[in-house]
Amino acid sequence: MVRDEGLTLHEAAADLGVHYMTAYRYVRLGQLDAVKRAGTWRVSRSELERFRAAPAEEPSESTGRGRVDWSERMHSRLVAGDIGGAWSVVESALAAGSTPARVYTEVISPALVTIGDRWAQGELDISVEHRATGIVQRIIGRLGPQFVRRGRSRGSVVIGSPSGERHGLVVSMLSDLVRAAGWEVSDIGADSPASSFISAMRETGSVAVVVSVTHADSLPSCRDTVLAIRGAEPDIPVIVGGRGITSRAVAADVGADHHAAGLDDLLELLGEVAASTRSA
Ligand code: B12
Repeated sequence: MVRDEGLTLHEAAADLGVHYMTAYRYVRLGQLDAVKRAGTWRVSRSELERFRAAPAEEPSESTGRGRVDWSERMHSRLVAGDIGGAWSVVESALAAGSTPARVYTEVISPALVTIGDRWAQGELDISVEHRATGIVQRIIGRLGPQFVRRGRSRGSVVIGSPSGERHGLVVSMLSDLVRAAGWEVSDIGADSPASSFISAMRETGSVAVVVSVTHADSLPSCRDTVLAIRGAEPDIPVIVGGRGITSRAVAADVGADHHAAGLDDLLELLGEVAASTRSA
């Protein structure tokens, strides 16, 4: 079988009848899928046909042809290792009326889930996932400050993942989302020993601890962490959540006080904790 080397971006632009810079913008916005080979962007013939059938849309969230799929665009830029393009997708989504929170939950997270699924099916090499992780870390670094809310804090919470749990992107995103709701967050990141949870709680006078578990193999370590926190600070509620905590029963099994099934659930629980702290 002859490998489809595709066209250079110059050839693709000529084929589409647009200026090179226009074609380049399509790529950077994730509208036209291209990969870089030996320093040159290349577009496959099948992608060119797909694009021709449904050309680029203006950067508004909703158009006559339906919603722009920002997460698909992000997925394409992450897989291509295109850091500038990935940031352009963020900027375009924000310009089209999205919020930083929705960029996390509706653009970046689904793109990562697709990358994970494609990796699990053997379609993507692990290096692609690692490279995507690096890009997302930088995006979170740039977006993060936008989540800090001015005014009186609702209280402090510690958020982290137990020893052995390396899925830290989710901890960073969750921390920002909780910050946006007015909480002071001590984000101790992934793979944190129980002693770090305890020191951070004590140092910040936290009213709750949130433990995020993504991989089921981290459940024993989560249980050890919860037990250690409970031993050190019996009155501080421990909330667990994440992809690895699949039910209330699993949360109870690791000894947690609460299971947060999602962000809204977590914010509601934290609100209850704040109210009970005030009335105590
Ligand atoms: C990036 C990634 C990695 C990176 C992590 C880098 C980093 N710094 O985070 C690296 C390469 C280190 C990695 C390693 C591994 N990974 Co990995 N990884 C992923 C990937 C692609 C993205 C993770 C992510 O950030 N997702 C985005 C987040 C935001 O989505 P989310 O997890 O659904 O989180 C949402 C909610 O759960 C919620 N949430 C999360 N925590 C909490 C907590 C509370 C309290 C609340 C309320 C909500 C909440 O917030 C999010 C809102 O959208 C996922 C794919 C996927 N489906 O997520 C695989 C995935 C999680 N990994 C997987 C696997 C198998 C592994 C490895 C075992 C691979 C290996 N053989 O080494 C190791 C395990 C490492 C370890 N010990 O922890 C599997 C897990 C399968 C399973 N059965 O649990 C997945 C699902 C891939 C797949 N489809 O198979 N991984």
